[in-house]
Amino acid sequence: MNNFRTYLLIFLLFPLSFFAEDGSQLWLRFPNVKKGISADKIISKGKNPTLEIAKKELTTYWQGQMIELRTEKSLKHLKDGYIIKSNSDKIIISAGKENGLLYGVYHILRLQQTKSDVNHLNITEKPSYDVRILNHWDNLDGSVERGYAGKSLWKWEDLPNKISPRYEEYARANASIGINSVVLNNVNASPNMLRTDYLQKVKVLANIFRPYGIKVYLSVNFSSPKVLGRLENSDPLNKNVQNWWKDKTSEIYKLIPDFGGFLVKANSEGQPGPQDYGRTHADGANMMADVLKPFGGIVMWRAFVYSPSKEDRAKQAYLEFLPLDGKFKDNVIVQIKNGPIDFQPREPFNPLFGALKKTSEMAEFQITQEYLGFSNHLVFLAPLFKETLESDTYADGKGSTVAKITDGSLRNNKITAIAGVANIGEDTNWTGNIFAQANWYAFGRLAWNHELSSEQIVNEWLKMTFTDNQKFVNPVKEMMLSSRETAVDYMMPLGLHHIFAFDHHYGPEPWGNIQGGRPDWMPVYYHKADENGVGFDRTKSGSNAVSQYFSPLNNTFGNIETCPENLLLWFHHVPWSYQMKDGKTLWEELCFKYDSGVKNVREYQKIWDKMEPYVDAERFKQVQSKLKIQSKDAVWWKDACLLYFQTFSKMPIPYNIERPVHELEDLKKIKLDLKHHN
Ligand code: GCV
Repeated sequence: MNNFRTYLLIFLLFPLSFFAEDGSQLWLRFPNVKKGISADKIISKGKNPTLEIAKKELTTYWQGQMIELRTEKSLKHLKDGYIIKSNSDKIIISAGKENGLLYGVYHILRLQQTKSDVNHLNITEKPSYDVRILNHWDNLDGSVERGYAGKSLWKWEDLPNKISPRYEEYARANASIGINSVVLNNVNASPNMLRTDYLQKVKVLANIFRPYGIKVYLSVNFSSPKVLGRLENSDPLNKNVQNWWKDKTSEIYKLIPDFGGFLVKANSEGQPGPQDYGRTHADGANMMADVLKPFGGIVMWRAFVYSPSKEDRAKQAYLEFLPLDGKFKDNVIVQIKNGPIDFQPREPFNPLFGALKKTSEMAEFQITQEYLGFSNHLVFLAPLFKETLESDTYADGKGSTVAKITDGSLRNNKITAIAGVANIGEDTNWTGNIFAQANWYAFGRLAWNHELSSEQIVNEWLKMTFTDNQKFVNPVKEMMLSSRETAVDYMMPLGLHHIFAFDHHYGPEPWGNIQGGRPDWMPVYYHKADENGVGFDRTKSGSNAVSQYFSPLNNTFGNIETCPENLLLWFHHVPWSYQMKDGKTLWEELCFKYDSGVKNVREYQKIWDKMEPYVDAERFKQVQSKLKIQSKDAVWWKDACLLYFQTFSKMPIPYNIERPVHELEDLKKIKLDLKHHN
């Protein structure tokens, strides 16, 4: 009775905290489950930490029939995959190894949570990629480059002794969607990451992640031998340098026997690299590959390289890497951003995909929304990821999609991998915006199976994260599925790109042209607006970036008539009065696109407001507030871009388009005090 009174009192005093839905549980919410099946209803052999987790998830959350978990040598070919079969009294999950069993368990829990049939299962799953990896851009001082969800999850100052419970929660969330690898630190890497005291801390994280099937990787600074090891240089052909890496690598593997390997950003944006010594990217990558090889480690070498030069930035990575094809060791994989510039709202796929015929290639996506309104804007990224993965490169003939080039199904890739730059921080809801959790989820699900549709992913995520009530799921699904195109419309429609505010990249600055600054960091470099028109001429008569694409794409993109309109200004400098397919002039179309972007966000606000009965108060309010910001920002983008471009087009804003509510001169004065951490 006493207890009851106390509970009642607490309930009356803190009613909200009782039902607090702060988003911390991500999609792993099992609201109606009081208890799972009893341990005697799980049949399994052997003892293994991963198996123990699988069993614990079942006894905590699984409410269906008896389960048998089996490892079978004959299923090794499924890699991390599994088979699930059910009959009326039992479900059998079998896999080649324990990780597969754990993934299988999360699969049936997902089915239960989304209220799917679990009585007639006959499922075989094999992941699309071997390495499904999150890249954290987390710094040792706790800041996160391009992070919008608070500080880093990794508490370096507390490790190795004090362990945050969130490390394990993080590992569990990743395992539940099939992510099996993480790079802990920023590609703009501090040499200190490799200091012994830091490696001791990394070891603790690796130990926590291991039972969840997750391997740890590190970004390394190419100058580490010189800076940390006090050698005369970091030249990859210098024996002392090679030995330094060899010793460091042995030290790492003594602490972390299943360490994954290194991620390297070299000779890019001021980072050191082999070119500092007149060597090539292949020289640098191979030197590291050699020392990792005996331990089974790999090198992920980034192709994101460009320098301020006369050459179109979009062409530079290709020019740099193509001559190196065939020169990389077989435990090197070249990590290529999805587009040739830099995670823009829309880019064509990076022409390096498929062009390196004798080199393993992997795609890098940005889950964190550096160029998509940070954690303020609701932008569901599965359609963006899929747009790249489904792009046909024509490298090995028709059907050579980026997905097939990278997943090993067309070529005999030694390593297959896919990377996403994490959007995770220490915020209670992990990603700053509840809907940004969907992007973490979508990346994991697509890394596991790139054939899943965006709609399937949204369905799963919404039902798990909120409710399966169709009155909620259907409208919110529509909102999510259209949200990426909406963001493109109010930011950079028709192939416009990189017209963001300088450095922090939040908000519009199409006029950006800092005197004395790097031209390839200035918006005017990218849109080239003048009285004749707008857009970057990358045709044969321009920078000829189109020539980096295989036939027939080089012609399709290169011809203004056949170039897809959503990439028009990426490839062409187009007259303002150019007639678009719908009969409008380019200028009118631009106005129309910006306007429809704004209108859609307004519509999202209305949709969300109608969802109030289906969502807890806390998450409802959070999303509502974020949509207000997005709505204001969309108008800001529209006004800034249209008023600025109008100074060149000199054409009126069409009658049926909302009038600007800002003065261009006022917008030009906006200087946000946002720190860009690196
Ligand atoms: C980690 C862009 C970002 C940088 C980032 C870089 C990269 O330029 O603005 O913050 O640095 O990409 O991917 O290396």
